[in-house]
Amino acid sequence: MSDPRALSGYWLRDNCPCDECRDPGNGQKLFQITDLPADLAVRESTERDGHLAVLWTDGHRSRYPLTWLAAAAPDGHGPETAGRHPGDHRTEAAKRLWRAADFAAGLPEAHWDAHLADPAERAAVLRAVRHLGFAVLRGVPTTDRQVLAVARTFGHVRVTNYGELFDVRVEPDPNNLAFTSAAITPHTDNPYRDPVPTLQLLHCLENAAEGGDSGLVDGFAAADLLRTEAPEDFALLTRTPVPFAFRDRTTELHAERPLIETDALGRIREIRFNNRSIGTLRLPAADLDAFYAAYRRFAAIILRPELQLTFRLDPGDCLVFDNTRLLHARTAFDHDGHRHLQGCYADLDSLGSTLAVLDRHTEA
Ligand code: AKG
Repeated sequence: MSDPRALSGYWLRDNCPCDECRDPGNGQKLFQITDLPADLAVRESTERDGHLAVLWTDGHRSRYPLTWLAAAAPDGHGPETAGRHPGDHRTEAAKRLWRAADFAAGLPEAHWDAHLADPAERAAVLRAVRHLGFAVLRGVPTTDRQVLAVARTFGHVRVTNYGELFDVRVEPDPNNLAFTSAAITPHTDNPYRDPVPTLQLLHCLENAAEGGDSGLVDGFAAADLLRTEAPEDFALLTRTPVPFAFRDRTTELHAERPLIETDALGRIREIRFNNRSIGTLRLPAADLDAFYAAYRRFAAIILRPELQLTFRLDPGDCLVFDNTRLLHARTAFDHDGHRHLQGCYADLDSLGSTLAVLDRHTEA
């Protein structure tokens, strides 16, 4: 173990695991950062029995397991090190970016029965959603509202103005083009919501129509291409707030966010892209010209054939995907044909929690 004096004193003390510093039942911290003295320093330290014992200048004693220090210390070799912070599973650093050809051998998928019965299979599905952005469950019973049961295998349903779920089928008076037989180009859902639903599920109950194939595009891969090919356009799209809106008889939603959102370290973290609900930008003309040039370039990349993963959802298939990363689409279908999907929203934090708990059992 390296000399604790080489570590930040406040960092080390803030992580003291003793019962005085943390509730022994739930592990939550019991002190405020301002409770620590201004001149805090290590008075003595010794390494014994797999622990680092520290006596602080204010008389407090701490004991840190060396295994914990090796994994967590900023100069250690654990998973939280190296300035990469993959602990935030939402950014490009924790993803495998893809092109359509990467799935020539098949989609990430599992059978519903195995997903329910086998925790390892369920973890593999959730891991695919986290790393690749999507997975398909096959053989999900084609019963009304079953999509909610799928969401509840890993999280909580996000209720919106569309209700707990929405029916994607041809409606007589549609409040959304999704509820017609028109082609829908690649988009993320509900960019007019803040926070946006981070997961979407689409469960196919019926698909006997001519057309109506599904499409996915990896928005992180598209943004990565934009960054390589036109860095200034990429930067512009990360710093231009774009208004999105949805309005019908009972609802009016507005959100203003960039098309490409990056985290504090500049890594791609969220894509919002929806030509149906983008509003009117109010900027000086020169800024608008620059924005539209960048927006058009990004849109053209998204539409590149090599990025379009096209497949057909059959009855019993349920597509689960990351709505902050993947754009989804469908081809037009025969208006008189029978096509009916049920969709709902959920969130990545619960999916991550379910996966972490499943992994705990695998590791045990
Ligand atoms: C949506 O529900 O957001 C859609 O884009 C519909 C997708 C589909 O019909 O396959």
